[in-house]
Amino acid sequence: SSKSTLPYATRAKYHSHPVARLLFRTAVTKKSNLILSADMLTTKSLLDLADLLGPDIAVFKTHIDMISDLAPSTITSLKALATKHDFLIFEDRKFIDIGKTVQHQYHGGALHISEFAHIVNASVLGGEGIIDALEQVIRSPAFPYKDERKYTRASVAIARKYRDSVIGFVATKTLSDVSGTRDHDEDFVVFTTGVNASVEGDSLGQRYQTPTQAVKGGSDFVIVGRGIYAAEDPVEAAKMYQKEAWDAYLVRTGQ
Ligand code: 6AU
Repeated sequence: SSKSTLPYATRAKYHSHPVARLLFRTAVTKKSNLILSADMLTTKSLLDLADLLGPDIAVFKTHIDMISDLAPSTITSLKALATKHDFLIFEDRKFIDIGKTVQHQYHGGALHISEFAHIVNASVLGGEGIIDALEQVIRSPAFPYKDERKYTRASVAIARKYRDSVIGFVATKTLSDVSGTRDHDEDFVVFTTGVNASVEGDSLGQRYQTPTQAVKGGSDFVIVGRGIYAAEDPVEAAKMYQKEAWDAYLVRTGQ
């Protein structure tokens, strides 16, 4: 069994990772397990969206390399908005290269990801060297997966080995129950993309489920992009997603 039936306050108290503790505390304070996927293309639209919807979200997810006029001030301003509205920043970079390359893409480089992102994600197709390399950066101020289940199992095994840096998975359900020895106290956070209240997918392969379905199925934080920023009234949409996801969390944890 996972920790999915425990209140976030309890998970904040017992989690071994400081970012996971901050994440759960933020969710409790703001009564929000909503992550906005801010797939914006300019600095102005990114910052406007962060300021507009900041009050309703726990996390602001970026694809910072999509910003055509990215400048140091983009990052400075985004960080200021994160402080103003009390949200975390998740850079959806999906690191995938060898450890050495990933280190430089994460720390320094053109994007300065380590300076603004509380959370990043990585794909372990290239092996655990990616996580080892990222963990090394944090510590200092070949996996031929042929099928999805093997890849998922390997991802969980790597996460278990690197618990000082890995807080969870982008997944549609809890992964702790996949085979392998599960530590009694492990509590990986489940971040779920492909959440939209009204459509089933897009023309490029995206598949959707509703916030209620996602949280019921084990999602701790729902990640919503177009469902919010492409809505006629994004503020109203953000509040609707926030409420639906939070209510589903309350039901799941029996509160
Ligand atoms: O709600 P949408 O469809 O507008 O946006 C979904 C967001 C996009 C994707 O790059 C991302 O979620 N995403 C991810 C992530 C976060 O890793 C994984 C995945 O399997 N599907 C997916 O859509 O920013």
